Amino acid sequence: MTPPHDPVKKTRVRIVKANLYNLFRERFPESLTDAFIEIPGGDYLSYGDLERESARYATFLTGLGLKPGDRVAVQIEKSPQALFLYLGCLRAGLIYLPLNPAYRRAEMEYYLDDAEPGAVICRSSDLDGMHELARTRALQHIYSLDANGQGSLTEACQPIDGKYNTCEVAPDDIAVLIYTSGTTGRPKGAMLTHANLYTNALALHQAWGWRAGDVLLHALPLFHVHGLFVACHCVLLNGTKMILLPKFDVATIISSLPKATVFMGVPTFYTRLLADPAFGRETCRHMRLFTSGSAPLLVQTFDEFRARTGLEILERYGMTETGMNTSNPLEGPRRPGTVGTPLPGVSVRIVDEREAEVQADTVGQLQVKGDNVFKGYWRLPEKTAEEFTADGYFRTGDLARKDNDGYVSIVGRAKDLIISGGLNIYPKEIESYLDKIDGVLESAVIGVPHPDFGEAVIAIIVRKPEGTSLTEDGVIAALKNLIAGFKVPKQVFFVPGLPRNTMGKVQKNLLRDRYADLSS
Ligand code: MLC
Ligand code: AMP
Repeated sequence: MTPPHDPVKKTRVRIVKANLYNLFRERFPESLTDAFIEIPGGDYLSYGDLERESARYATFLTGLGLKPGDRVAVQIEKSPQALFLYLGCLRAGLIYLPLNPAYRRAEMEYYLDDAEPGAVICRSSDLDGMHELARTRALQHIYSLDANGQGSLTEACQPIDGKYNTCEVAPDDIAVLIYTSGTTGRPKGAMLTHANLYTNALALHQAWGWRAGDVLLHALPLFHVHGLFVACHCVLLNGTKMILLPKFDVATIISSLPKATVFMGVPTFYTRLLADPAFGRETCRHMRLFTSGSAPLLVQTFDEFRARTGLEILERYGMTETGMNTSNPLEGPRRPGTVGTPLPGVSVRIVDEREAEVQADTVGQLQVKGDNVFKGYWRLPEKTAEEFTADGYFRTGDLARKDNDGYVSIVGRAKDLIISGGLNIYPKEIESYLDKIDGVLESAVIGVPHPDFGEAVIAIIVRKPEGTSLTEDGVIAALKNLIAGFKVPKQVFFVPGLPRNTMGKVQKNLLRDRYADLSS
């Protein structure tokens, strides 16, 4: 139970009827001319710009006839305007659906069919393709927004004045739909409510001690939980500034860190920074907090980082369906190899196959309960029900143990998932594309340790008798046409047969052992 003095709980009760945007709005700085986003080069956009631009987007989208609960699919590059569009959707009660710009046509078709958005915002270069996809779908409204803030959406919004009455929503109204795959290989939309998001934002803001003058250096993409919610929501609740970089780039990070106090990254960010001798104590002289998540941070990386900078990375753990669940402490010991203790308002338990809680230091399945946990999978009530226990815990599919002090370590995954550079890849999805390539009899996709991405995707293929001309390059080229580049296997191996158990199931553990030493 949440203790009565918990400030997160108190604030939650007070804002229970509010739109997430209103929670941010309450925390804006007194002067709306204060900077919200600094862009490389030193220019900045203020909180007033945020208020005005989000109002324009909200007015325009509702003017198209979109109603609260309608989806707005957004597949664009990172920019300040992308963030304003997200906030505009919140203000209008529209469901924001962010999509990785790397997704290809077949992937986009799936999302459009499943989510049935009322509008799509894409890059100008994708307009023609999107109009083509719209021809066979009930999709009327397609606009563009590019990395430089220009596009048909910007033009259409220009004449609109910057005032909008943020709409009232219920706490469990859906704010965002983010696709994630689970074990079935087909992406499912995780429905995140206004209450899910504000509960988690308040918990993180408090746990990480956000304070006046904090500046976040933002290098994550804006289409996932980490870059959009964990990072931006903390800044919005703090009413301070972030430096928004278009993407992660070591040299830019090193030159920008002296202007920042907080940085958030996936482990790949840290291994890449450590690989540059220019990164060290001097670079980090104003930094008070580095956090890591989305994938396991190696103890070796934690140790090297401390030796180089004198600072300890704070590792936390979360997922799309739940937001953040645990965190190492701001004050007190940060234990490498652990993801810390549950955040305020989050219950975490580790259970055995019979769903009985296990003893300390025993590995089991990690389950989570709290107001941060999502509403369910979009239009999949049965799948949603399967993923929750009778007493309301969500089955994360992660394997973990908890020590006597309550620190959780993620030790593996029950779900068949590869995390490469912080991006999730579902082997089944890749196998389904591989199996359609001419000459492929069957395939197995696994993750192997990789020095840069943590894990890398590789494919093991059995050719058909007539498929002997099939090559590694041929397979990779075929896949690049079909799916996002980060999902394409880095290497392909051809074998006469796949190892199977007596039930006929491919023994991926044997394959993982056999190919574990590929480290390039
Ligand atoms: C890019 N590529 C990848 C990749 N990212 N391959 C495998 N894994 C990845 N993560 C490939 C591209 O397809 C391309 O291949 C080549 O690398 C160069 O592309 P790039 O875009 O220039 O790459 P780079 O900028 O180096 O990107 C790497 C990265 C990026 C690590 C900086 O992937 C990244 O920002 N990752 C963070 C993802 C993230 O935010 N995850 C949070 C999810 S939320 P080719 O062959 O086409 O040249 C979540 C919940 C939680 O998990 O707990 O936070
Ligand atoms: P996603 O579906 O993209 O939200 O990814 C969530 C998954 O990422 C979790 O279920 C974990 O498997 C993994 N994950 C996130 N943070 C960590 C972490 N700090 N350590 C280990 N795994 C993590």
